[in-house]
Amino acid sequence: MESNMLRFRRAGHLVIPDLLTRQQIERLRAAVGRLRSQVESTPAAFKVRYTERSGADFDTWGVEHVFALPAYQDEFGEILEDGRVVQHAREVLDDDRLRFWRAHVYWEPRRVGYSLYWHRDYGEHDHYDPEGVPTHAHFNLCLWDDSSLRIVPGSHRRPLTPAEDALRRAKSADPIENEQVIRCKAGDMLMMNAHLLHRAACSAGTPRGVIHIELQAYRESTGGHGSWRYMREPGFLSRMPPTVRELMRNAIEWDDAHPLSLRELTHGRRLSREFEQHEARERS
Ligand SMILES: O=C(O)CCC(=O)C(=O)O
Repeated sequence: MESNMLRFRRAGHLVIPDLLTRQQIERLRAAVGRLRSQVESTPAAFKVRYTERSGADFDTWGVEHVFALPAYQDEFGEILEDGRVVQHAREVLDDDRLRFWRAHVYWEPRRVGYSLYWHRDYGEHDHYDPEGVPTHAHFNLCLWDDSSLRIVPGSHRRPLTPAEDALRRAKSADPIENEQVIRCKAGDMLMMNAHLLHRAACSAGTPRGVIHIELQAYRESTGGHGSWRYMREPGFLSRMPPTVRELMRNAIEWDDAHPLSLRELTHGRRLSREFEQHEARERS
């Protein structure tokens, strides 16, 4: 039988059914609910993802950096402490030692539907590996049945076609002939290579809750640079559970040994600004 590592390389994604117990789902739903209330009452304190932002009127589809204070909820750390996510990550990334990159939470908008354009992550639109060897893995822990994500199968192993590249340049969400919807059940974990061309959409009011975690192999030479400032605040790491602490320490250690060039820093900041300003609103 094909190993998870080989399947992840070939397909660029893999669903692990029923990773979360009913009790974990309930606890995480409650944690996301608490976080969402905080974000909606003081959006300026968070890196919010919006479907609409015009003056006092806003609607959201998630929030970034949920291991940073004040977003952090103990349930987020517990899920990594549980060990199974990390074990799957070790397997698909083929390294026992991992680095943390970042973690977000996605939810459904309340009024203004969510629709994100076709893209590869990190602005790495030219990146592919013919063998599908990943530079990272994304883990989506689904708290509700979720069919928000669409991918173009095999696109992590080849250059984008001119038609795909034109869509992503135009920030378009138009259909692609062979796109595939990824269907997860509440409790499933999706593992994904974000060099797959992908987009997501979720109508207002369709329940959604995804804990999204990004990890890399310790030895990975690209990307990452996930030692965000919050991790270096005095006392922060000692507050984290041991597994998270180690993943973050690994990120810090690796980043200190591989500082970003000015070009990389500017590129990262530009991307982050672009994303912050984007309203991922469904077009009628
Ligand atoms: O909503 C999702 O599941 C995908 C989000 C996404 O593609 C991104 O944040 O780059």
